[in-house]
Amino acid sequence: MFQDRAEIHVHAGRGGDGSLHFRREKHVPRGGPDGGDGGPGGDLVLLADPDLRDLSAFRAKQRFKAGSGEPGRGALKHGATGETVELRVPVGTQVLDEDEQVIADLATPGARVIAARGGRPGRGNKRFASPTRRAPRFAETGLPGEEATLDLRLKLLADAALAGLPNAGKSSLLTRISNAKPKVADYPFTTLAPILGTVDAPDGTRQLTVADVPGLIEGASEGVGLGHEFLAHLERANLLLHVIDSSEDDAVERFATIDRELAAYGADLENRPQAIVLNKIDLLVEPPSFDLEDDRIVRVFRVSCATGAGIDELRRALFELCPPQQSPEPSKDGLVDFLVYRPRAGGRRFRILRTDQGFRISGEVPEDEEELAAALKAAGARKGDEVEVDGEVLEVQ
Ligand SMILES: Nc1nc2c(ncn2[C@@H]2O[C@H](COP(=O)(O)OP(=O)(O)OP(=O)(O)O)[C@@H](O)[C@H]2O)c(=O)[nH]1
Ligand SMILES: [Mg+2]
Repeated sequence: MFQDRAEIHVHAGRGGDGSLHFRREKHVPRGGPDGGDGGPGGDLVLLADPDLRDLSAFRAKQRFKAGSGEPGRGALKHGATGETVELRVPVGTQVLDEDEQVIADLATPGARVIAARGGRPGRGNKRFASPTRRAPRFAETGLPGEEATLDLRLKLLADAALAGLPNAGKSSLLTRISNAKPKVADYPFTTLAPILGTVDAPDGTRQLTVADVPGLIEGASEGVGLGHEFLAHLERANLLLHVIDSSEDDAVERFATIDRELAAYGADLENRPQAIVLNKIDLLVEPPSFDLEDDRIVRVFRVSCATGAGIDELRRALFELCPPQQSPEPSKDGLVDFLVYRPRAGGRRFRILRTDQGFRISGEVPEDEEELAAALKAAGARKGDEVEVDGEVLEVQ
């Protein structure tokens, strides 16, 4: 089954703790501090992979965690960075946060976004040494990695998309003009999931993608037929190809039915430029007429997917009607970052230090006890551990 939505939970890696350590060597009775820093937590990254067609890979697994940074060690050894976890998604995937805000739009192959950033590492005690504090008996703990529940929504990227009533011949048209092999049959709702086809220019210099989606009927916006949720895949097409079975009466009226459903969907679909494809002309004696003055209609084609009449002309015209799209320049490393909006929690205003006794809080101590307890727990504090806050020693409850 084609899956155009998935909900996943991502958890970046925790930063490694700084090390609390003093140099120990023969003949050096009291060595200085030499605790190294922890390693940063691994990021959780989403990457647009052109080889993927949908989000069905996320049916089996929804929770993902990146690696934790390693703790620092003595002799100024810094901890290794936590392992980055990269999740591959199809090109055209939008990433939404819990408030339904789009935080990233992975619309080009190779686009990537850090969905959850790894936690900052803690600094080792060496970093806290100063002329007045030669032997710091504490080191900083690493911070937890970001965590988020994300909604992934695939919106196919196509130059043109087919729209029309069931049985109009949309899939037949895609079969005629592209490399795709959608199912074609003499009953409504043959197509159950969107499919993309690639159309080659007659001179071989360009390619276009065309999306075929399930047929629409009156009331689709209220869920009749297959509903209109598949129209999300029309949202990013520059041109709609409205296919109409011209062997039936009243093509203009059937055009209006689909037009109403496009308008009911929203997203301004009804104002997209449209080309009308009057199909099945092989069943008519006279070429069909289509008397409608409408600024949105850029061309009217008369074709037969059965005999191939008019198809070459339509294919050629498609390349005129869909000018090449400007794709954003990839950055030097070949990756395109598509960061639309990224809320980031403000950094903490306090630090948790590990001492040889237990823990110490420095900076602005949070008033909210729960916040402090959670932060201590994340730093590895257990029940009974001593915590020094503002010169007072408390015990973790
Ligand atoms: N005679 C004739 N039949 C056609 C033509 N184009 C398509 N058909 C037939 O019309 C029927 C429906 O074609 P499809 O391509 O499956 O139609 P569709 O619009 O994709 O239908 P849904 O996926 O159900 O929305 C099939 O039996 C096709 O063989 C044509 O130009 N002439
Ligand atoms: Mg079809």
